[in-house]
This record gives sequence, C-alpha cells and structure tokens, in this order.
Amino acid sequence: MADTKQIMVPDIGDFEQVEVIEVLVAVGDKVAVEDELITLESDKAAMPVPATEAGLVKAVHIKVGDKVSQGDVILELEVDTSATVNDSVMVEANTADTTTTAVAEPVKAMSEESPTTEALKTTEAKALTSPLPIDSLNQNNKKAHASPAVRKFARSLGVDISNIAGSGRKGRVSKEDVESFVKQALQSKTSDIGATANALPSLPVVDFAKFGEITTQSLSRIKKISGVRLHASWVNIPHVTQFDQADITELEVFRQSLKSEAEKQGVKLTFLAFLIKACVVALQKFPEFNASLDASGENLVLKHYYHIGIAVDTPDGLVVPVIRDADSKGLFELASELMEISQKARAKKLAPADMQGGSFSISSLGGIGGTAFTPIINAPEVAILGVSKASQQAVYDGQNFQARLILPLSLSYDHRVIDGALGARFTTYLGSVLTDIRRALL
Ligand code: CAO
Repeated sequence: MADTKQIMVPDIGDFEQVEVIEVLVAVGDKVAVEDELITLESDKAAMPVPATEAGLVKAVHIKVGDKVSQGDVILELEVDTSATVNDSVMVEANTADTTTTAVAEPVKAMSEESPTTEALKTTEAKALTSPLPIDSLNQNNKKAHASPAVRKFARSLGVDISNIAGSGRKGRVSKEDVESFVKQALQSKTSDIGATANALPSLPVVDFAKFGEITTQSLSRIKKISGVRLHASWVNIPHVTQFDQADITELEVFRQSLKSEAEKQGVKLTFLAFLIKACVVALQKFPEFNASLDASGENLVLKHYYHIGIAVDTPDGLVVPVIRDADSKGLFELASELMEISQKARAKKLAPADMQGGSFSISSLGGIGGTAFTPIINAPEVAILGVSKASQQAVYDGQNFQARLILPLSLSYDHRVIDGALGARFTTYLGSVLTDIRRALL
C-alpha cells in the first residue's frame, strides 16, 4: 500500500527565508531516510535537509534559488507502507539513524560549504581514481552509508566511497568526508613528488603500533569541524601575536565590590565581563580590529556592530558562541549572558545562529592558568584576544616595589590588515582601559 506524504522544511532555528542552493532529488528518485533532499544556505553556513521518510519522489515543489522557511513543502513522497521498498532503499533505511523521524526535529548538521569543492573536480583530483572498474565502484558506493547525492559526488571525483571512514552517526559518509579524503590523497600525492611552491608538505604516516601498544579514538564531531577551520585560518592568515600585560589591581577591587550585588541578581561576575567591555572600547578606538577582509582580499569591511565571540571549552571541544551588541550591554547583563552561553555550550544546546556573526573573539584561559599563548584567529575576523591567568607581581613604582595584579594579554592579528605598531597600540590602549576602567566612560 502506498501513501503520499508531504516532506516539509524542518525547524531551522531562527532562520527564515533561507535560500535553496541545491536540489538533490528529482521526480522518480527513490530516497531513504536521511538522504539529503536539498541544501539551504544561510549567512555563510550550508544546511543539508535530510528525508524523514523513505519512498518514491512524486513531485518536487521547490527549485534552486527559492527562499524557504520552516513548514514549506519540499516534495511529495509516495511512502510504501507495506514495506516493499527496493533492496537498496532497505539497506539505507536499515543503517539510517532511527532517531531522525520527526519532521519537526531541528536540522543539527551545519557545515561551511567548502570552497575547495570546485577545485577538487580538477583533473588532478580525478587522477586519484580508484583502480576499480565503474561497476564495482557502484557496488561499493551502494554498500556505503551515504546519501545518493554524496555517492554521486564521490563518483564524480572517481573516489571509492567504501574507502572513506564516515564522520557522521553510524559512520555515515558526508560530502565533507569525501572532500577531506580527496584533500588528504592530494597531499600525500604531493609528498610523493616533493612539495611544490604552493602545496603544503604532508606529515609522515607512522604505524605507531610498531613501537608499542596503542588505542585509537575518533575525534569528536566538534573537533573535526573546528579542526578544519583552525587549520584554514592558520595556513591562510599571516598571524602575529602581540604579548602585553595589564595592571588590573584596581579593577579586581572594583569587581570584588560588585560581586555580592551581582550574586543577589543571580549573576557570577567574573573578570571576563569587564574584559568584554574594555575590548569594545578598544575596538571603537581601533576599528580595523572589528573588521574582515572581503572575498577579493583588497577591501576591509568595517563593522559597526560589536558581536564578541567567546571561546568556550566543552568536553567535546572548543565552540565560540557570540555575545551580540556587547556595546549596548551592562556588566551584569554581559556576565549573565556569559553564564548562559557557556552553560548552553556545555549542554550542547547552542543553535547555529548562536555562533554566527562575530566581529572579534576572546579566548580566556585565565580561570585555568598559563602565562601566554598564541590564539588562532577566528576567520574571517582579523584579531583575537587571548587572556592568561592574572598573578600578583612586584612592580617598581620609581621608589618601591608594589604588589600589583598583572594580567597577561596575547593578541593575535592578521598582519595583512594590521601592522605591528597598530597591534602594540591596541594592547597598550586596552591595558590602560583595564587599569582604569573609568576610561570606558570617556
Ligand atoms: N586571571 C585570574 N583569574 C581569572 C581569570 C584571569 N584571567 N579569568 C577568570 N578568572 C577567575 C574567575 O574570575 C573565576 O574566579 P572567581 O570564582 O573568584 O570569580 C574563576 O577564574 C573561574 O572562571 P571561569 O573560567 O569559570 O569563568 P570565566 O568567565 O572567566 O570564563 C569561559 C568563562 C566560558 C570563557 C571559560 O569557562 C572557558 O571555557 N575558558 C576556556 C576557553 C578556551 O578553551 N580557550 C582556548 C582556545 S584555544 O584552544
């Protein structure tokens, strides 16, 4: 027996009228649960929308370029209620994640559309083809746990998908997995012939088991995603890190004097809230730090908003939720928002929108320790402030040594945009604001 069901755009967070950038199915296609149907693109992130039912596509109601919101009908699916879907669909359905059956479930997978996709289709990438004949490639593609679109993508690059370890649930292979597989293969190919001027030399592959007992742990999904972005920032942006120190003795006295008042309002007033305030003041004075290079790399886009990303350490890895319009918020409001975002981050409750739109980032390791570090810029931003643990130090005042509370600052910036002199001016000014927070009122 067959039923026709409408498949709709699920909960996509706060997004509305999001552009459809890919339609991956056509009338007559058979789809399995979790097969990607369309890809939406908001801001700078791509969101695949998977099928919530298996069946035969009877009608497709949207096309590339359409703008859609939650509840819009994507397509009509003839669902085989007597479970007579064909074998290949059954293979998919059996291995598919059984928790994703509700249409209303929010789209969780978010990935930046990799700019390398087109590059991977080059002849060089095609030289990586599996020696298997196309039929056996198709066989392997069928067995692999991946959507038809991803299998097609892998085939178009000549990649045997069964060789790819999927990073999704139950080993599901995503488009990004295919891309990083090809990237790795390209890199090791480069190392065979020696690194060319523009290619990165690859690291040696070592069989560690030869030297002793080992265990292998899969990196968390967050680490896999942030790893790619950190690497991209590290290799694309010429980083310089300016170290400095700020005397925060008076600031700490001020913080302590406000702590109990804050507690009465249910807020934990940590040093970070003051730091956000001081950073906004410094960003207002030095607008080049609250900016991004445009795609051509020839223009600086100055932002008139102050959305501050805060690196939060979670058991699964680093995430950077954003505090919006920090310039219009008071200390207690900032402290309360900090508590909220770090709790959300650690409970894995951050929505994609919570991590977008930042104009400058802060990474504070002050609650843990250390004297300095070199934070990696959260591209496409141009600077990030690292903060280490404040400590009491003997500072000479011209006559005597005084015990002062000294905060180490580590500012990494994009040297294409910011010169060394400006970097030092920024940290000097920031330090002066932290030393006398009344300057924030000027
Ligand atoms: N020097 C000395 N003490 C500091 C400090 C500093 N620079 N920064 C914070 N502290 C103190 C706080 O004031 C607090 O003390 P009290 O209880 O006396 O008030 C204590 O350390 C604990 O602070 P916290 O870490 O809980 O809170 P926070 O607001 O300072 O930081 C957050 C919040 C979310 C940024 C932090 O918990 C965190 O995750 N940090 C790690 C970020 C990270 O991993 N960065 C690395 C990126 S590169 O891989």
